[in-house]
Amino acid sequence: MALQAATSFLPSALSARKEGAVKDSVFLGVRLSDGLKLETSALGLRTKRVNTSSVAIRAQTTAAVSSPTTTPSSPSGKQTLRKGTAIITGASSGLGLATAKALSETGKWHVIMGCRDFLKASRAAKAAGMEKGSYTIVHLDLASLDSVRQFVKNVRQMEMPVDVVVCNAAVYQPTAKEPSFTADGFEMSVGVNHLGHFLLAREFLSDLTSSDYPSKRLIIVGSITGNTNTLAGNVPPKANLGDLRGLAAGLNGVASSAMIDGGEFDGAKAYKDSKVCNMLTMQEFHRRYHDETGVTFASLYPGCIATTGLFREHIPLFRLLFPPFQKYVTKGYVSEEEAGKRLAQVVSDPSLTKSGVYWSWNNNSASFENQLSEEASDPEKAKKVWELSEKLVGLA
Ligand code: NDP
Ligand code: PMR
Repeated sequence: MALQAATSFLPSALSARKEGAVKDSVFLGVRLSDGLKLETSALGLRTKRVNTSSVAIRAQTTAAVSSPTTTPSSPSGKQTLRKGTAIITGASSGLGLATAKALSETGKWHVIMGCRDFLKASRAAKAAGMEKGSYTIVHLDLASLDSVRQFVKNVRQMEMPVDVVVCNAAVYQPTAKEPSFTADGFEMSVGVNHLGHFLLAREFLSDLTSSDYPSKRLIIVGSITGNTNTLAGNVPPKANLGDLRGLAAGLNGVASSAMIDGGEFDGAKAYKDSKVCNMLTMQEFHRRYHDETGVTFASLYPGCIATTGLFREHIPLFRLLFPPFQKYVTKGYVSEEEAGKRLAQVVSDPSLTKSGVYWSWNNNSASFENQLSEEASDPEKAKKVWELSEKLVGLA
């Protein structure tokens, strides 16, 4: 039944437009308040052990001692790779947690879980069966630039190398009628998903650069819904950064619009815009720093993980029907476990070292280099987003 309902919404949603502010009655792009009227017309290696009690972090475990990049360990004298350290933001649920688990299970990674809710993260890691000692939880609230700076300091105090950074955390507020704001006064979705990560990634670039790990990587999670060259990216409201006038004015909703393009607030659009910023930022990092640092910069669309907490603010009917719709209609659905394996590949697979790539997976779960939309691959826009963002986060 759920499947039938989802199927029947499909054509109309493609022609649905945002009207008014009745966003809490929207399902799959269709306003239920319209009486479900269907329009069918359109479709550095540092080796000191950290004393966790002396730093301002709440660490789940004592960080593992780093060993040199390669250590002669086997009797045959073969070199073995030291454990890598991967930072994952928003690792308390969904994709971030599944990736942390996948990496920790290999025994080759120590995961630093950057999370805003320590207790939730701790319970989640335990429930996922992650081995004690394979991870450390460090407080991070991306809705505060001070918290981001403190997180960077705390990680550095751990004196572990930083080999991979994964910017994964996100908020999605499709039913919000009014914008909410970060501690620094930025609209929440762009503030957390883009600006918080922008500062974090810029800060950790020097640590990544000085890491002696053979393949150091900075990964910023993107999405299909920010790419208007796809069907999913054409479901209204579409991502569009416009001329960036809202971003330039600080997204504070007082002196300026809360939206990047300067338009009326729309939570779903703000999320999609933030994903465009994520994908543009990855490419700008690549252009500016790949040759100089050897760091691999990548983004990805892991598939539609329709069951995660990302949809927590959506209406119950959406949360009920979205997973079967994605499983049986679009066939874009992936489990959290599968998506975690995909992101873990981007972290560690030796065949995914190419920089500047937006990875996706086909139906057989084989990775491929995907094409970004015109806007999400526009170098001029990427440069402007970079320059405006660095002003907003205090780097310029
Ligand atoms: P979840 O809601 O399960 O995970 C999001 C994580 O971000 C949570 O751990 C959440 O913490 C954390 N987070 C939110 N706000 C903050 C903040 N202010 N500071 C620190 N952490 C924060 O969603 P997903 O796993 O689905 O999303 C993960 C990534 O995957 C996102 O970048 C999303 O855009 C992307 N993605 C998801 C898709 C999907 O279908 N689900 C598809 C394509 C991309 P807490 O647990 O405390 O709430
Ligand atoms: Mg979408 C191949 C088709 C496809 C895929 C892969 C997705 C992924 N979606 C597709 C199609 C459609 N979606 C169609 C035809 C519709 C209209 C019925 C539709 C609707 C829809 C809604 C209302 N889809 C959504 C929403 C959301 O609120 C989700 C969203 O935009 O979150 C930002 C969403 C998503 N669809 C996806 C994916 C991956 C999402 C959510 C996650 C994200 O981009 O991060």
